[in-house]
Amino acid sequence: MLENDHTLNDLTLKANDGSFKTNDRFLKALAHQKLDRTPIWIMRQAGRYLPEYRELRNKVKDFLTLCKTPELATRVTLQPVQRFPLDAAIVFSDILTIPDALGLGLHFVENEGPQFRRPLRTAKDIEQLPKIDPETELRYVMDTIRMTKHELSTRLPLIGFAGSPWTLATYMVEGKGSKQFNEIKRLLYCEPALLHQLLSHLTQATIDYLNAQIAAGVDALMIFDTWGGLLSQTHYFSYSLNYMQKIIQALLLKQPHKKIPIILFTKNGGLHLDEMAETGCDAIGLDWLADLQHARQRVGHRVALQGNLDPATLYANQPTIRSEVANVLRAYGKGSGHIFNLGHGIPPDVHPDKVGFLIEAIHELSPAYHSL
Ligand code: 1CP
Repeated sequence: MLENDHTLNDLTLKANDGSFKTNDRFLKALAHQKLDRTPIWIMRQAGRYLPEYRELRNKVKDFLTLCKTPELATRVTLQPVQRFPLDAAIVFSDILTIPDALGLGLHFVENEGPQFRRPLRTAKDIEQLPKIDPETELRYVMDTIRMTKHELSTRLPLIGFAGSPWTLATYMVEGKGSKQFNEIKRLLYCEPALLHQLLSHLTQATIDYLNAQIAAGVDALMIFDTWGGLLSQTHYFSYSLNYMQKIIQALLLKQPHKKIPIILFTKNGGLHLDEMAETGCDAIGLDWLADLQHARQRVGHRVALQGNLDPATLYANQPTIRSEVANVLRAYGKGSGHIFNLGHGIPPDVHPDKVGFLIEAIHELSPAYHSL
């Protein structure tokens, strides 16, 4: 028998009083082990759609203050798993912590997203990027992980993460989010060696950062390659996947027994599933453009799959959400190796009750796909 979701959902239970159960469905699905039902967590599960998040966020200066105050980041990490019976928590932070630690002057402009005061503009800017020590400049992330692990104990696994070097580079070169990505594309076509130098620097920083997250206690890692899908096939391999593979290989070298599973997510990466599965990752995250059945056929038993409900489904009524959940479960089919998630982050204007209903639908419909 696996645990009862009500006790799991109650984080007020003391971890050391013996009364909690371990929920390892997420880790078991990553390892293709047998399960009673499909596990679920949601990208951006801690965020603006939750009133308790908005309340805490309104009490502090800005989003970065939340990230950089471990007590608060821990509280925000726990908010969605206290409200809903989710199967994993994800550290509340951002992929742009590395560029911030590299001195680019990250700030968040209300309703406009991230911006850098000192974006990379010249070769010298790239050549002079410092080496970072994650336990110094990024200590607040490690402290959040240590605190969250202390709270969660083994009740739920904790996911750590980083952005892919290519995705970090897009923000660092553009100076903010973009629609056209002209600056990074200009660098790619005009000064490819310089771009490779930047990506190599970010790769080393990310390896150190993720190794520090492992040492601090995360149970799994995810690499977010939000903008890899902007690249042509050959450019994707040389400018994005190649560096993610280097990260995965370096992490594996440090722990040859492969204890910490790694999920690779390239948004719009459905064309590259074979190559992604060969990187040594344990799972591939899929956006909603990908066909889950086809993806499973392509990757076989090499990796698990995570996804891939269209986030906009959560605007729909309950019968529609239920039938879309049924479609995703049917597309993956029988057996372990599937982690339910949205195909990208949850929109901030979704009503939280929709998330509760989504999870109920998975609890109700997914056991038919498992035999335990
Ligand atoms: O309160 C607010 O207004 C801030 C909104 C917000 C939140 C809640 C931002 C700003 N970041 C986050 C948290 C966050 N970001 C998490 C937390 C864990 C979780 O619950 O999932 C994670 C994993 C991220 C990762 C992230 N940040 C990515 C990769 C994933 C993705 O969504 O593609 C990216 C691209 C960012 C940059 C970023 N940070 C914030 C925003 C609004 C953005 C996107 C900007 C853009 O669209 O270009």
